Amino acid sequence: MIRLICNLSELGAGTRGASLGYDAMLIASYKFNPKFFRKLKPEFIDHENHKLFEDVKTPVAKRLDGIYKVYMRMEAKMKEVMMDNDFPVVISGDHSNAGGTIAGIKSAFPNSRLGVIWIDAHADMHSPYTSPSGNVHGMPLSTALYEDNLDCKIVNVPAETSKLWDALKGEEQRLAYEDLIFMGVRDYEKPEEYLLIRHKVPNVTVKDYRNYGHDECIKRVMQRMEGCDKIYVSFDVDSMDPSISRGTGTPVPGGFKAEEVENIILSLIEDPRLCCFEITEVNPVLDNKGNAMAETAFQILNSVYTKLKAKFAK
Ligand SMILES: [Mn+2]
Repeated sequence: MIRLICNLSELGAGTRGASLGYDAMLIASYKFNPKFFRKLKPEFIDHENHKLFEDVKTPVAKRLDGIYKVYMRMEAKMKEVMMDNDFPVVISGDHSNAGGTIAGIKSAFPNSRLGVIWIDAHADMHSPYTSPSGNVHGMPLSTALYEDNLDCKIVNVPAETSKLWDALKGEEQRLAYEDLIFMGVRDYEKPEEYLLIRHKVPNVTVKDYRNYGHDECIKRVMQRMEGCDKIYVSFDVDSMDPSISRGTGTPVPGGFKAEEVENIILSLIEDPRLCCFEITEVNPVLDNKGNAMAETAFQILNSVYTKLKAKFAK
């Protein structure tokens, strides 16, 4: 059974509004498929967004205490869904939540080798030791990779913050560099570039996609996933071009067209090892074109659901 998990935490973002992404997609569903959320009833993770009214206690990794709580809840929920042999489709507020998703997959399948396909404008590989902003939505992959990146340290991290950060990383590495691939990444800082080069993490760029074509790029991604037992696809809507809409926390020019990213995702989810799909960072407050980002995101979600349903019916 496909289940819809909504994790509306937006504590990791630098601008406000990503917690409204779900509601904006709900509004979009009236236009494109009013039955969608009737068939797929959302299960909500309790969030800590009230902490946005409080002072920031951990500026180098903002609101990390709240993020840690949400992270643990997400981990438990993912584990529950997967132990029930159900398939989670996740709508999430900001991308920091994906760290909890990965933690949950790993606790359900501790002995499986997990592959991650990260479709994003950003590499999300900062740590509190390297982040210039302290926004945790730039750090989720580092929690999974068990990465502090002290070689590139530019920030002094207070003991209390590093303790929470270590708790997020958990006991051991959940994701190996060799099982990670990026698509659409085009904006990263020096410390992230250092990791990308050092660990040779491939990135299928928008230009690659247009130069080499769809099939070749999907083949490249799947070659990277060759040794993996499970595959998780994390789709940050900022991987798409801001000409569609600026309704996301950190838009970057030069992204995928909606049709391109939809075709990519529809091909990736055919793989029988797929264990979770997540869509994140829809922010209607920042939308300069009405509800265009949520409408685009909803249509992709709708196609993904239709395809997954057909796949599981077989
Ligand atoms: Mn992201």
